[in-house]
Amino acid sequence: MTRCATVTCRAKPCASASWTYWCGLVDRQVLANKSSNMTQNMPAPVDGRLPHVYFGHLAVTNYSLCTTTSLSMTNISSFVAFMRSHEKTNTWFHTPGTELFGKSDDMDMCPCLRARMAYSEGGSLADHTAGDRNGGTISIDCAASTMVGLLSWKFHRDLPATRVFAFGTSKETATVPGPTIFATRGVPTHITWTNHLPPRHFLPWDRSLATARPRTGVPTVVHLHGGVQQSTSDGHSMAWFTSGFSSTGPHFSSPAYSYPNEQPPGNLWYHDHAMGLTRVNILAGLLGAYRVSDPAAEAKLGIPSAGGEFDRNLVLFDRDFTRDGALFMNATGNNPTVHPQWQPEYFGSVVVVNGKAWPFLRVRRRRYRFRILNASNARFFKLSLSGGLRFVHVGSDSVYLAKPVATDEFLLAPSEMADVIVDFAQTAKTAEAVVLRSDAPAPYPGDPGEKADTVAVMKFLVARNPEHDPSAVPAGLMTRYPRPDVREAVRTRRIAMYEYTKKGTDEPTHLYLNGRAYTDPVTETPREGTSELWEVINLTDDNHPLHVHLAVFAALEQRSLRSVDEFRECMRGSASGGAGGRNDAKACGLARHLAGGRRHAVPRQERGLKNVFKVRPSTVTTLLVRFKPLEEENEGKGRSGRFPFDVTAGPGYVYHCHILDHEDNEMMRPMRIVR
Ligand SMILES: [Cu+2]
Repeated sequence: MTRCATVTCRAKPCASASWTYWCGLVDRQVLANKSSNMTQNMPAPVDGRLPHVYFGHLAVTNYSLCTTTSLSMTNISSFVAFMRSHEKTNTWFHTPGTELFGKSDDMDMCPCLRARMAYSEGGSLADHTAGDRNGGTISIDCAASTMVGLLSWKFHRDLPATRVFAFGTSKETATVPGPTIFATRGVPTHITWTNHLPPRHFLPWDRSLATARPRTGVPTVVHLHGGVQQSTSDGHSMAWFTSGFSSTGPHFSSPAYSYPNEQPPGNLWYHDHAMGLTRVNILAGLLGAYRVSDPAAEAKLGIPSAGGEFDRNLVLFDRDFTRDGALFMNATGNNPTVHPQWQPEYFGSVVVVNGKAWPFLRVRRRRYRFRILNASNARFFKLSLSGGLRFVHVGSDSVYLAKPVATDEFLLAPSEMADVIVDFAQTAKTAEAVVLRSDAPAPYPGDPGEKADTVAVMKFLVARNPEHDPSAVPAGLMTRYPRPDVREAVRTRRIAMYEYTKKGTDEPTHLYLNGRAYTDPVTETPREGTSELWEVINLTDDNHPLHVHLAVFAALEQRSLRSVDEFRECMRGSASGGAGGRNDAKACGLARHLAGGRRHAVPRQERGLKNVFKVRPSTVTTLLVRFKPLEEENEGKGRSGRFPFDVTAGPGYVYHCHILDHEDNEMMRPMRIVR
């Protein structure tokens, strides 16, 4: 038996606390945190497995041993039961007898910015700048809100307002998520991003990571995910700046960004990308949706496409809250002696849609289009609808599919986007509500065969009366995009994913791509106008959503490795601690390990062009990555695969895992495009 912890509380000693199984672990954590209670401490692994509570399903906070006079816990289940009974986080949401949506919010239309350019339902450009190819100019602030005043955000109407970081054109109009930006294809948007964040972060940032190091203030920089823009406007993680530009990162040049929007219509999003603190800045609220529209082309499809009541963005993320409605993030790292605060994944037990916890939306008995973004740090959503309703996918990430694809459920990793049609006329005549729900394990995919609890996402209250629906889903969508052709690849690159743990524990310390730190010299230098095959080798137990800036790609194949332990061992070589390693897939017999490996079908709705792809553990995933603009066939003649800007200028681009907690701990690498 381990030595019992001496735990003292502020008010009185916990004399009768009896820690048997747990005491040694508590001891270590308490010492690490130098805390007088168990505030934000989580148990260490037991028998090599992390208890359920670790992943935030219970999300214990402000947890004091003094809340009870006698504790005797000999096993994990009683510990969990104790945690549960004294849980203070999310208490309001989990009050027994509270019907999930019984007191939730009616979801408003999201605020939007139309970049001085609007268009009519019929598809023709309208507004005072019609025909003006100089586009619109927006100045967007990221501001910190406080507990009082106009800047605070209520994640639920019955919870107090709380502190967030938010985007808006002014303090008064800042929202979480930020306003949806409507851009028009070929009409550039100019956005000046300004930073009004406070001197200190309110979430655990963890300066022990390779992170931005300002003299003072909270760094931020904005990346337009899915956007095709020069790297000076791409939000390079080292182009960060603090309030008043008092500190700037080494790649900072200007806060005035230009987005050409010379790309096919689709769904994008903008979010913080500051080095080493993206996970806390996005968790605090620095994100928003962005659309590129092609009114003439989209009007032909017959599906809602101009925004408005029947064409909605749904921005999903998971969060935990304290009793007073504040955002909660565990502040003790899993390896506190290495990284005092960093945790390998953030999971919250409350689902927030468009800034409201478990909201409802009143819908009419007809088709709706939902552009669904998973803006979580690490949570995967496996989405389905009650009442036998299906999703008809029309787009995936930033690109339309060639043909609609119907599914009963689908998996959405962090930063993936699904563009779906839902027809509420197909639900039973007597049905009054449809629930959007998810049942993906967290972390994903979890243990083999793990079955996750179903969690609610939001609820649709369906109008009683049927109505005429002028929309239709066409047989074909954007059929003129080039089909992926493996013969166009000019070379093959291998990208191996590694996770490193602290000796003697199963706890991650950091994650690398190809055994290299983020700041190591650039190794990926694709040539403009070409395509490359990327064989992404996942040597970890997690599914990592890989995102490549600037490019779109097609997932061609995903195949399991055989004898993966042996292969991993060889790839790591002697450098088990991290940097370096052998990282030579050919020498380690990649072909032999792939021979006869199970092939995993790419889901039909993901067979188009994407910018995020879910790389399964112990597989090799082959992507055909395009380093040239996407254009319809017969268009873009004479440009010979050139981007409409100097793609070699500026600090360059990056590719990374889009689990934000991984990205912040070096699962990211630089990329330079050459000519
Ligand atoms: Cu990852």
